[in-house]
Amino acid sequence: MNTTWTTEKVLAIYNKPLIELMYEAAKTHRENHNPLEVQVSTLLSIKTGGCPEDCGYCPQAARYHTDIDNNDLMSVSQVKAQALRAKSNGSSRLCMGAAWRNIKDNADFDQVLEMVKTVNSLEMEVCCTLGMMSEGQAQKLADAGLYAYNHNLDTSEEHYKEVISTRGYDDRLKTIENANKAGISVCSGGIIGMGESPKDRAGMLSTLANMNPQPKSVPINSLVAVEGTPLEDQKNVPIWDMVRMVATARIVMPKAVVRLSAGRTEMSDEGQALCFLSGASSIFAGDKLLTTPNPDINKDMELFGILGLSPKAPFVDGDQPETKATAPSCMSTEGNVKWSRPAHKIERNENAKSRAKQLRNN
Ligand code: SAM
Ligand code: DTB
Ligand code: SF4
Repeated sequence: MNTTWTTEKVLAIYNKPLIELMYEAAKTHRENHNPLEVQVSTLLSIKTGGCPEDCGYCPQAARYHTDIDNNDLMSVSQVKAQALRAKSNGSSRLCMGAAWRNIKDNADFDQVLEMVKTVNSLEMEVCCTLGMMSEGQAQKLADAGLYAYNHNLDTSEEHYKEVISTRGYDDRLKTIENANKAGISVCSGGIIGMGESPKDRAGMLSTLANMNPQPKSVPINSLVAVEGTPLEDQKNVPIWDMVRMVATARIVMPKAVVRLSAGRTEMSDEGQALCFLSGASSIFAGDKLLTTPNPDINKDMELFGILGLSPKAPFVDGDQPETKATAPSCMSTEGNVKWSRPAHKIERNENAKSRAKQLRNN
């Protein structure tokens, strides 16, 4: 029987003595994943800025005066070039983000479907984050080969209203449900450092952990406080809070990929190492997230080398440790990052369509 994760239960884990919490999370991590493999994803902002929403953290909301360059939707060939670049730098997944409130059934969506097909044909996991999505739109994306959809809860239901007024928590949950119905792997997590309490953090994790199925991927972002946004004056969260959040997510969602997401430029190598030890199993690589800076890929690969970590091959989430290959060595060069792909067969055994079929048959 599945555990019901009440906020209180999750908060008790979050508040454990840190050494105990990290130990328990590391143990859970090893029981469910190869602790030496980290999935490397690249973010690509396919449509930047001018968003009608009022998310208090977001530099892309049209109503805030931030220093970003607004861009129209990228062309398919631009996306293909960026995807190939990301792949040559060791990324197994490309996440395409658009500053949209929701997907509209128009030519831009048709263009995104083409992008999905193109990236999929490059043997990369393709993920999109395009705002709210209907069931029909989810199905079209799944048919085009979309592997995952990112749609964050961002914080607890209670704190959500303090940060965003133009949509509600239920809207977020509905889109996640639509992705699930289409058999798309769900990526959903949130941000810490927006003035929320530990109880809010536990509340968000309990909502995610109680989902059936649990999200396959859980990004934990540390707020990047961008000048011009309502949250511009928020202080950086202490690394210990990030470690607690990662470790708690790992314990309550043992099979998920826990993604150490925004905010890594402010984290020390040692702090990130504690996050990897506590169950973080993915990062966004490349010197830019969507609009804000991210560590240089060569710096990341240097840290991987020090810690004995290696980038994970695509399409193998949910594997048990014994099915994993041994870690290859990573070494950085001046241009592209060189790493040897484990010599095991990359099986794409669970594409979006067959998962959708399975779900419908259940
Ligand atoms: N518009 C779509 C949406 O809101 O779902 C997709 C893009 S949106 C930029 C994706 C996610 O990025 C947000 O849900 C939020 O969690 C994260 N994000 C945005 N701005 C951030 C910031 N300043 N710091 C940390 N995370 C941020
Ligand atoms: C997620 O949880 N974090 C990523 C990805 N999903 C789309 C986005 C982080 C954005 C940080 C702010 C920016 O660069 O604009
Ligand atoms: Fe728009 Fe997404 Fe930014 Fe909110 S987080 S303002 S919906 S781009």
